[in-house]
Amino acid sequence: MDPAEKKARDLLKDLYDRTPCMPIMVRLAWHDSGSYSAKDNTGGANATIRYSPESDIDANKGLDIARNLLEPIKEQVASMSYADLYQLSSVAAIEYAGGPKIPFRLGRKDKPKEDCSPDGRLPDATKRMPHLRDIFYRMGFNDKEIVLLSGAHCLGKAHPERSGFEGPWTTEPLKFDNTYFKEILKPDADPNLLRLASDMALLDEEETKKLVEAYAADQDLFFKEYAVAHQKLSELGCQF
Ligand code: TBV
Repeated sequence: MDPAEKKARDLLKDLYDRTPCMPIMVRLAWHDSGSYSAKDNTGGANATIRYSPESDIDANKGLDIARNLLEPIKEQVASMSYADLYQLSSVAAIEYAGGPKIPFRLGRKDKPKEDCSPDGRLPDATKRMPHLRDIFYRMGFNDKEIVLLSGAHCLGKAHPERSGFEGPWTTEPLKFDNTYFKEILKPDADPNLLRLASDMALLDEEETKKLVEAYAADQDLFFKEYAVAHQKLSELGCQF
């Protein structure tokens, strides 16, 4: 393993031991890479999320917290790009939280402020399957990958001051597992847990609902397929 990657992984582990910030790191990495458009090959995991105007869009509210937590680590692995560090922090967070080991390689390039992605590239939590398809197909994903990546909502919670929504999706939001799928399949929602329209959208159609059921029933299958989809997400718009 590259010495900088090893060092960053050690420092991230120390950070997660001290501060349970694994979920927001997964969100930071997703919002950086999820700006990708396969139509014109713009956006992607290029760290433009740290510049205005991209840093200021509503969908990215609160992510300065994640970036600030990573700054002391970046100083100690100066040779690593921000884009690599953001994606590594997410992959390491998922592993730390008990999730699958996600294949990772270094080599993402940081792009300048001028290459900031426009607003509107990330999904809207109030919309359903047709919208999710528009957004995820633009990144080059299919229906199965939409279901798999949504499983990342097993981690973390929504914050009223960031998104206007409130609460975790599962009862153990610092654990990466398949309970997100189990919760959305329950006919009666747990009143303490969050269900967004976009979460329930996965049950709108027979094909995606079957996948939710399969991942709820088989965590090993979820982990195996999630790792592949997440690696793809972490490399959008990048050449190695
Ligand atoms: C947080 C949005 C990873 N996602 C999160 C919030 C909201 C959404 C709360 C932010 C806050 O208030 O702090 C509102 N959920 C959505 C949207 C849709 C949805 C827009 C539309 C379909 N999410 C995600 C992927 C991944 C995540 C692909 C990672 C692979 N998101 C994520 C985490 C957290 C949020 C880990 O999007 C918790 C952060 C596929 C924290 O605890 O700070 C679900 C999908 O369904 C859209």
